[in-house]
Amino acid sequence: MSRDDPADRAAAGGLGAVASTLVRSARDLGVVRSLEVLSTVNQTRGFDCPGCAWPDPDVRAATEFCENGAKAVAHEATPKRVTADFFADWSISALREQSDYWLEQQGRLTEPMRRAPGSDHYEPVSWDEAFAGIARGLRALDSPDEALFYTSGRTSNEAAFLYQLFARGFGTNNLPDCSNLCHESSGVGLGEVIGVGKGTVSLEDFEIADAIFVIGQNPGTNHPRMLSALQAAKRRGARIVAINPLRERGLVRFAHPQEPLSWLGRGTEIADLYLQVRVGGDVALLQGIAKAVLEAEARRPGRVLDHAFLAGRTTGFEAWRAHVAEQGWEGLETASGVDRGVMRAAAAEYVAADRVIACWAMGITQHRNGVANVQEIVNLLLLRGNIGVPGAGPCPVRGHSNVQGDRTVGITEKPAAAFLDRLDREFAFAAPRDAGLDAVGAICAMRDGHAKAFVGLGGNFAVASPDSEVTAQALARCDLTVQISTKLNRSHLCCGREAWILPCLGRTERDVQASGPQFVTVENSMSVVHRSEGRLDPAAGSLRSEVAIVAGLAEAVLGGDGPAAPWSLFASDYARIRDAISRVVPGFDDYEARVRKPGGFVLHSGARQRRFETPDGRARFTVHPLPETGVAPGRFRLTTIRSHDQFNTTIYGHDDRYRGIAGDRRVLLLGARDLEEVGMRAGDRVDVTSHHEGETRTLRGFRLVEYDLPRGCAAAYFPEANALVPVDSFAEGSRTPTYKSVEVSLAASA
Ligand SMILES: Nc1nc2c(c(=O)[nH]1)N[C@H]1C(S)=C(S)[C@@H](COP(=O)(O)OP(=O)(O)OC[C@H]3O[C@@H](n4cnc5c(=O)[nH]c(N)nc54)[C@H](O)[C@@H]3O)O[C@H]1N2
Ligand SMILES: Nc1nc2c(c(=O)[nH]1)N[C@H]1C(S)=C(S)[C@@H](COP(=O)(O)OP(=O)(O)OC[C@H]3O[C@@H](n4cnc5c(=O)[nH]c(N)nc54)[C@H](O)[C@@H]3O)O[C@H]1N2
Ligand SMILES: [Mo]
Repeated sequence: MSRDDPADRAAAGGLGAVASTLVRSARDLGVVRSLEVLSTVNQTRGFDCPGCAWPDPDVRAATEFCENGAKAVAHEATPKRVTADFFADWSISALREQSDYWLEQQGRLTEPMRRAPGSDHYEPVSWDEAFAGIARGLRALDSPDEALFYTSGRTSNEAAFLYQLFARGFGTNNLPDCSNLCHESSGVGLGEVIGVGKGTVSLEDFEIADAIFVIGQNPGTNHPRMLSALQAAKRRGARIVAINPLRERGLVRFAHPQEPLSWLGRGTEIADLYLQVRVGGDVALLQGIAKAVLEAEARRPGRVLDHAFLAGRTTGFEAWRAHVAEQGWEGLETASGVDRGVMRAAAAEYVAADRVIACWAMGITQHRNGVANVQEIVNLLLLRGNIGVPGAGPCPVRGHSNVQGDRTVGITEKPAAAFLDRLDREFAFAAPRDAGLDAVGAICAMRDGHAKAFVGLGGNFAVASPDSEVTAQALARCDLTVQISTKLNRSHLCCGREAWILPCLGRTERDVQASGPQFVTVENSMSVVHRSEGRLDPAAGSLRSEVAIVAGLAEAVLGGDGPAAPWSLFASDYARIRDAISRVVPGFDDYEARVRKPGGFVLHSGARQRRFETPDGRARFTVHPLPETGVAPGRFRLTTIRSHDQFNTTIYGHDDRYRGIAGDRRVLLLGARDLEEVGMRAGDRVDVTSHHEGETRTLRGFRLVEYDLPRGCAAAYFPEANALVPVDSFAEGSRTPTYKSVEVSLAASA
């Protein structure tokens, strides 16, 4: 637990959030336009906020937007344009010298562009030329498995469904996606133990939970609307336990941006208990808490654990209990960095609560033992039957606004046989059965020359991926790279021999096709599928929707081969795509009618009713070894985090308001005592070297910042630190890169 820190007395949210939202959007858009734009976010007939995957409350206030969402929306609605003239002025090598921040600030892409082999410039082409040229490139490959089809999680269900059909029609399951870099450990971990790779709670559960554990997640910055739910929970007396190596302002104190009176005060205290776990120490911490729960049961036999649930609905409890009982407190304390007294206090909170929700995000998934982290959370929940009942359950909080939906409709490199069978039947073809490449596999395949074409449906693969240098070179080795994007980013500059940019409409924009105005559908973190309809004028008349682009590519590449899919009819009327989805994807019956209802519909999952779709129909306890959180003397365990002024690789500005860091993103956060021990001071510049299986990677000139962190731990920003993360360091079972756990050493910069 941490001492009283004066910075903690300032609340997250509040006037700062409102001011920042208004100033930024007025600066980017002008006052009238910004009010028009902000008023359409997350309305029942507006567009789904591209900011994150947190669900919308049923009754939407006129201002159900947050600072995060407002930034994302204002960024997309910028009046600036990247035109053919821009690319005539700027060579690719000159653009490469610019920062990621600068690239994205240039505005919206407007025309399809081609970089011819050997050229240092992109040149404008027509859409037909682009589709035909890409078709030539893809058909020239020796095998369909030399192509990679990446998806970032903003893509709608409709575009994603067509995209996976296109890739499989082409002949490959190489469908890496941003989920591989993100919540894959949650999907794998939950799938194995509760039979579904998703959370089981809904927003209503937050209204009745007695305790909420927020683990490895920074909602103040990344899911600001979740803070409203936490604040409401607090006000009705729920308890909040935060588990995080960094003391995050948004978890300490919060003032609701839509409650002007609260901006003036100190805001609502959020966390009742703050456990500053060591980076990577969560399994040890959770086992410590569980051990204390078992001790409580020993003191009050039959009164603490939910014996009926354990006996009737779970398996593996005894083996797990024996393992936890064997763990000594000292080992748990060393690995977690948290005192037993504090672990016992967390256990007391857990036991005192009838209904407990556990939320988590990247602090849990992006470790070598990310899957174990997720499953240890489930172990704790199972002890007292905290799953499949109102007010309780696991809640992985997703990042990209439709990352969960993309998976649901088939974006995965490891499709289930039953899904492929239905796809074959619907489209009268034979989808490939061999598993494809995930994100890490894709990088390695390009690096080693096994994959030669990369198509990106959104995202910024070059920058989001681990091992920045390796990934950039891997992309550059390709014969063909294609990026379907709204904004310029580094992935457009890591070109294959021939490279294409296909500019698309954003989520906020009106999408009119031959049959009239279209809407798309998305699924949020709580499995609610609902519609999203852009209202703003498109950034340029030449833009096409993602659906139209994917359909155009599929038609050009496949010709009459492969799936019997009416590509152009799909593109002219998205209801036809939903009709196909309703027959291929379970749970989508009557899709069109159900999604047209206000608020949409909730996808069924057995685990929500305690029907676990595991082989024996029971939820499984799993046993995990304590993590190795120690590092060699003089070294630190580095975690990479988001600042308050970015959306993934999109950098909005250089300040991190809640952490009090301004003007610089190339920083390394270290605790006061560690700074002392290495004999350096805040403000000094250091070279940071990562160590992995005898290999090293170095980034130079990071500024040291003193921050409240456990001993031996360090933090730096994503994506500035990505070059330190080795591509072959990933989670067991899910292959998520270990972005949150890199062993580093420091040296004073020359
Ligand atoms: N504004 C904004 N919103 C976003 C995004 C964005 O970039 N900007 N990104 C979106 C996406 S794709 C995602 S996935 C989510 C990400 O949302 P988060 O997961 O909240 O994002 P991160 O900054 O990666 O940080 C996770 C938190 O984990 C903590 N942490 C680090 N290491 C450990 C550890 O070993 N154990 C524990 N317990 N905690 C640890 C960090 O201190 C940090 O508070 O947000 C989504 N929303
Ligand atoms: N070190 C480190 N690395 C990480 C992480 C970390 O915590 N630490 N987190 C990982 C996580 S959780 C994720 S999800 C990934 C994110 O990886 P990605 O999803 O690949 O990256 P983004 O930065 O979200 O993508 C931004 C680009 O998307 C394009 N774009 C924006 N909106 C749209 C749209 O509507 N349509 C289309 N077609 N394009 C659009 C724009 O061109 C913009 O430049 O990064 C991962 N990388
Ligand atoms: Mo993510």
